[in-house]
Amino acid sequence: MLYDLEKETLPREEIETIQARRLHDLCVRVYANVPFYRKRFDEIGITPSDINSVRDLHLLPFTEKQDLRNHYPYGLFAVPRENIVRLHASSGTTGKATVVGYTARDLNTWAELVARSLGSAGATARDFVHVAYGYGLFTGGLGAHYGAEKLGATVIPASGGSTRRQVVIMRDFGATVLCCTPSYALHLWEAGQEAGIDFRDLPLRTGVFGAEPWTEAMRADIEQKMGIDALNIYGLSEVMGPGVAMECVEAKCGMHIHEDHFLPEIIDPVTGEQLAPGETGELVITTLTKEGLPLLRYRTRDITTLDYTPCRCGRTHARIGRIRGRSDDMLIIRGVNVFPQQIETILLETEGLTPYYQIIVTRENNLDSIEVQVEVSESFFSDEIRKLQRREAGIQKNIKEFLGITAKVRLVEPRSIQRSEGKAQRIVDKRLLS
Ligand code: DLL
Repeated sequence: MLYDLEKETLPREEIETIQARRLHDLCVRVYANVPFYRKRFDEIGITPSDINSVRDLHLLPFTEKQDLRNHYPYGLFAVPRENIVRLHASSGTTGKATVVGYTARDLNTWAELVARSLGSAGATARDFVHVAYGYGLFTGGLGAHYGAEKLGATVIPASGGSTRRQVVIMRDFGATVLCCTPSYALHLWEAGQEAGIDFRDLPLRTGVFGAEPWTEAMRADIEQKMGIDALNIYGLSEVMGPGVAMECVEAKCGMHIHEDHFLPEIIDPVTGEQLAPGETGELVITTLTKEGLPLLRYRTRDITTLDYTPCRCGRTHARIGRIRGRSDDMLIIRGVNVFPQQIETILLETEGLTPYYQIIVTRENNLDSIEVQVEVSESFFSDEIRKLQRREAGIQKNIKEFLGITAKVRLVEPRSIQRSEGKAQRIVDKRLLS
């Protein structure tokens, strides 16, 4: 469903014309209003008048999470404080939180883009949208909420927590669209099983899942268990929140990034060089219309691809591929680069395993080792020990074969790995503690 037919199907030349104009205006704004950017421009020796086309983008400096931290809390805001009407923050595992601010116009744009995103999931004003992303400083809950309202849908603002009760509400209120993290969707499904509520019997049709990495295997698992279309939504608080990019239900093949508002690039995370379309690298986003906290070439640290080929849904905006991991949380195990998603894929291809797992990384005598703990399904757990051990050895062999690392694999009891209500904690890196 196209929420905004005209904008979502703009011809490429028109997209680029809009981008060029907005990029130039953005440079004028940040040069005038953000001392941090003015200093960067001056250091490099450029002025806003040098930036007149998308091809000039590479001349601009990058912005990193650390820059936001260095100017905590409001130092990179580009409008007077009284024009900021909302704050959000991302907790961050290390260091200070990152604080983001929105003007009234920013909030309106955000709601529009989430409405557009929900539209590409096939949602309309007739839907009941159950929002189980956390409400609060995290952008997930309120972001999805106002977008669903903008679409004209009926919003059920459940937030995270009280999982069993949520399932009952979903059933009683007739939720047709579920917004939450993919791991929480599975947690809800599991709570439903315990309460005798089968998701396949509910009117639920679509899931709008994001905020954490997940895999195609996990999509297949969720779709089969819940009887829905499970779609991928991408975003980050620094750039806006949820709804920066969203898959379409028609093709389910990459997330359309709203190019009239965000200018994407893929770079080599080591050299910072721009890569060609289709190449895998780090996603960098320039916010074209944001007023409160505009960002030039923000390094997301998310590893993905950009695809400009036409999509069969008719939308013309480029698609970013599934996020393969982060350039900064990539695990390096004895010199081998490993993304947790690669391990997840192997686990989910193994019969009898559930998607609940944890990767524990330790270091002894300067040598890294990892242990993968994964829950087995109820029926499997009743098997004899020897069978379980054989299974562990089999998974270990697959990890060795496909990823080239030796991992200890431990099958654990059903329901023994802690459930999350937001983003799942999949990596316990004990190396950081020592
Ligand atoms: O997670 C915003 C959001 C809320 C997106 C709800 C989608 C749905 P942050 O807390 O700032 O914002 O975290 C942003 O989460 O850089 C990615 O690493 C990761 N992430 C977000 N969406 C996806 C996704 C929100 N679909 C960080 N797939 C990003 C993989 C994702 N990773």
